Amino acid sequence: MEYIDLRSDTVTKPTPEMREAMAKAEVGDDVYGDDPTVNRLQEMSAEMTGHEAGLFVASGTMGNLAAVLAHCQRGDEVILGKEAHTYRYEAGGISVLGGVHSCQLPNQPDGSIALDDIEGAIRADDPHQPITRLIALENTHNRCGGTYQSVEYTLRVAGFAHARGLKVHLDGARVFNAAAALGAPVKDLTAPVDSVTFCLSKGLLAPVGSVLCGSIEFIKKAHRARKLLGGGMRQAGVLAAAGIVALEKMAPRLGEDHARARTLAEGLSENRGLVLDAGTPATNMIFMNLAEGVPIPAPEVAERMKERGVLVGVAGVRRFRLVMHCWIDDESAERAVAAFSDVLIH
Ligand code: TLP
Repeated sequence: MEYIDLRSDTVTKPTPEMREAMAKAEVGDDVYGDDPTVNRLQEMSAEMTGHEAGLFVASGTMGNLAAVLAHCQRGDEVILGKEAHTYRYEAGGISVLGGVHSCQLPNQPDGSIALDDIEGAIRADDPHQPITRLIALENTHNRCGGTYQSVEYTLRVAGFAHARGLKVHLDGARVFNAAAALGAPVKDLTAPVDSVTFCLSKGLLAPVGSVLCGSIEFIKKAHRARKLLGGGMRQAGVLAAAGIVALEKMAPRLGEDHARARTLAEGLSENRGLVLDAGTPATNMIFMNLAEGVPIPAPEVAERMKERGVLVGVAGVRRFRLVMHCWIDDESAERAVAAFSDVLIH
C-alpha cells in the first residue's frame, strides 16, 4: 500500500531531478577535499547563510554534535532549551562524546529562551562550576510545535552572547521553514549566530545530509570533529548533488507546505474527537490531542489510521504530530481528514 505519510518531513524521497543530478554528479575523494560537488554545496550553503565556510555532514545530529565539539572543551557548558532536539533526541552526544555539560532552560511557546533566563544561567568564574561557553537555539522549534523565532530575537541573543564572550549555535534543521514563514532571507536568521546546522533531508527532500556553516577557523575545527565522529565521506558528491537541487528548487517552495498544513488543520479542527494546539500550525507541523472522552489512546488511533492508509506521528499517549511535506497533495490531505473522521466518529 502507498501510505499517506505524515509522520515527518524526513520521510520524503528525492525528486526525479535530484536522482538525475546524483547520477551525473562529478565526484572526487572528499577526505582530500577533492569532490567538486561537495565543495560547491558547501560554498553555496556558506553564501546562503552568510558565513565564510560550510561542511557537509551526514545528519543534523552530526552537525550539531560537531558544532558543540568545535566550540567547547570538556568541562564547558552549553545553555539550551529543555525541549531542544540536541538535549532530548541526540543520544546525549554532547556529554557522552564531548564531556560538555548542559544547562537546560525553559522554552517559551515560540521555542525561544528568555534572555533573562540565559543571563541568570551564566556561570560565575568559580572553580566549582563548569564554564559557560555556548548558547544553542533551535529555529524552527520542533517540540514547541514547529514554531519560529524572529530575526530580532536572534540578533538580541547573538548581541548578548558576544558582549559576554559567548558563542551561539543554531540548530536550524528547518531554518528554511522559519525563513519562509517570516518572509525573510534565511541569512537574516543565520548570519548573526556563530554557527548553524541546517538539514537537506527534511522538507528540502534530499535523501541524506546536512550542512554546518560558520567561520573558516570554526569549520576547520568542525572538520576535525567530523573525522573523529567517523563522518569523513569519500565520493559524497552523489549526495551533495541532491543537496544542491534541494537548495535551488525546494527551499523556495516551503510556503506551499505551510499553506497546505493550515488547510489540513482546518479540516481536522472540525473533528470533535481532536483538539488542536492553539496557533498550530506555525509552519509545517500540526500538534493535537485526543479530546476528553475519546476512549482509545493515540497509538491505537495511529494503528487504525494506518489500516486506512495514513501514517501519523504519535507524540504522547493522547497526542499526535502531523508533518506536511512536498509529497502530500490536497487530495491526500483530504483523505487524512476523512480517515480521522472514520476512526474517531464511527
Ligand atoms: N528530527 C526528527 C526526529 O529526530 C524527531 C523529526 O522527525 O523531526 N534538529 C531538529 C530540530 C530535528 O527535528 C532533527 C530531526 C534533528 C536536529 C536531527 O536531524 P537528523 O535526523 O538528520 O540527525
